[in-house]
Amino acid sequence: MKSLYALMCAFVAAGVLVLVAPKASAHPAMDIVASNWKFTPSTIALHVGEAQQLRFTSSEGVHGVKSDELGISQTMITPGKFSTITVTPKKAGTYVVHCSIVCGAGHPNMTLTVKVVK
Ligand SMILES: [Cu+2]
Repeated sequence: MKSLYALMCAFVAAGVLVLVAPKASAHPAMDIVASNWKFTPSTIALHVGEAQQLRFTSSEGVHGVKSDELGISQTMITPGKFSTITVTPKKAGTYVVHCSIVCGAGHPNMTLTVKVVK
C-alpha cells in the first residue's frame, strides 16, 4: 500500500515537472532542501502576482509539499533529485505549508513558511 502511494506520488510529481518546467520566472530559482524534519530555509518570501521557481531536493528522507492556497499540487521531494515547481501567489499573507508525505517522528512539525508580500 505504501509503495503504491509512493508510485502515485512519483507520477504526480513527474506530471508537475512536465507542466511547469517550460515556464520562465522573473526571479532566479530558489533552492529549498528538505531533511528529517525541516525545510532549509524554513521561511521564504514571495511576491503577489510574480512567478517564482522553487527547486526542492532532499538531503535525507522522502518528503513532500502541497498547498491548495498557493496552487502547489502534491510534489514529492526525494534525495538526489530536484523537483522544480513554479508558484505565482495570488494573495498576500503567511502560509504554513506542511510536509505532505508522512516521513517519520518529526513529520507533524515539518513546515515551510511562505510569506507572500505585495
Ligand atoms: Cu513529512
